[in-house]
Amino acid sequence: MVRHLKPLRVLRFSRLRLSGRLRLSSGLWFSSRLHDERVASWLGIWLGVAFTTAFVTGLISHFMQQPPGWLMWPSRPVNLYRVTQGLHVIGGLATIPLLLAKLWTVYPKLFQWPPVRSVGHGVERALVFVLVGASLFQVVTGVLNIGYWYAFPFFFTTTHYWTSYILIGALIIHVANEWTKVRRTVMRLPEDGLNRRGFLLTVGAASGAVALTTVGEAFSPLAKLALLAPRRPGVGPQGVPVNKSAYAAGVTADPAWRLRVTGRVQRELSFSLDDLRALPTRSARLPIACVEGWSAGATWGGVRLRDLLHMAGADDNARIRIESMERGGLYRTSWVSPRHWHDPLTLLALDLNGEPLNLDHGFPCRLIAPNRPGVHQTKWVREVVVV
Ligand SMILES: Nc1nc2c(c(=O)[nH]1)N[C@H]1C(S)=C(S)[C@@H](COP(=O)(O)O)O[C@H]1N2
Ligand SMILES: [Mo]
Repeated sequence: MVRHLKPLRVLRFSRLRLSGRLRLSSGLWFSSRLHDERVASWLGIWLGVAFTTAFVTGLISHFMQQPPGWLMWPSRPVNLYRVTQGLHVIGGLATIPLLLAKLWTVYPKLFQWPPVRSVGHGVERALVFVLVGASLFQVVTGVLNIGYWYAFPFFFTTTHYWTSYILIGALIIHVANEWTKVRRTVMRLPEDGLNRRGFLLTVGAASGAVALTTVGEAFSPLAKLALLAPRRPGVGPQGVPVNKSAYAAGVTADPAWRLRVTGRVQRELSFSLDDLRALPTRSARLPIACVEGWSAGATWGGVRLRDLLHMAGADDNARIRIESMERGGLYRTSWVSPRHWHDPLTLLALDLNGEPLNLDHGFPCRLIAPNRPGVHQTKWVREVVVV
């Protein structure tokens, strides 16, 4: 039996004209009046700010990890990378509700008729598709990366990096195209009684909730709230999170371990753990700040890298390669620039929070330096090579 066919809630046909509302030339209407230029404009402004922040902090992270020759990255402030990368990841996550709300607000435009009015209009629409695609791609791959879920067949860092240029390029053109419209809609007071503010506040609150339940991964006082963060300060051996355990890295404690200083030096050096402990040791309060956004401050004790390099007679401008006992893996070596190894806070740490390093934290010896991405704080160090 055929009952009354209910009209679709989403699509409604009407000839009414209401100002501001997204309207399709075919006369197709969308029932929620929040598919609205004003809402779209505000969400667009917020998203523009969020994506620009993510782009800038992302570039900082990229160039800190792969500095071009001319770039001397500073070793201070100690917490700089912790802040920029926290902003990148936590800000990026908080963008998700904005992005979803924006897509929902403007999706009726997908059904625009005719789909293309002119060459210019066609190009404009194509650009919007690029923008939407790149945005979704960045957010999705970023989230998967934090979860170590490499569901994609490409290397995350490289793809995420290059896609960001496509995204920011498309964003700049989009802003240029929409600027006058956005100005017009945002500056003019609305005439209708539509409750946009409620909708925008809800979206803003959702964003804030994501940020608040993640920021604890970088800001210890809020650690209890970090429901969305896979790693948190305070959780892990010696109160510091571990990304890669000794077991996962295939590293076991080696009783015959020695630390060697080699390469372009006046004299090669070799130390047992006791030898190192007999040298003047320092203590420093420094964070581990992972590219995934989590970070944890800790007190490290150990020997200054610069003391060892001076003992070996290394050139002041030398670059240093730190080698781990770990055999494979992307992070078994790292580079230390002159500016970083001259910093008195750059240590080959033996102690963490007052105890000898746990094997998972790099026992017997790990590098810890100020303002440096976690991936460069090499664990299980066995050799310091002067280049
Ligand atoms: N040898 C080695 N050192 C390493 C890693 C690694 O995989 N191998 N991981 C790095 C990463 S990604 C981070 S964030 C820091 C801190 O990680 P942890 O908590 O596992 O010590 O150590 C770094 N040092
Ligand atoms: Mo990391």
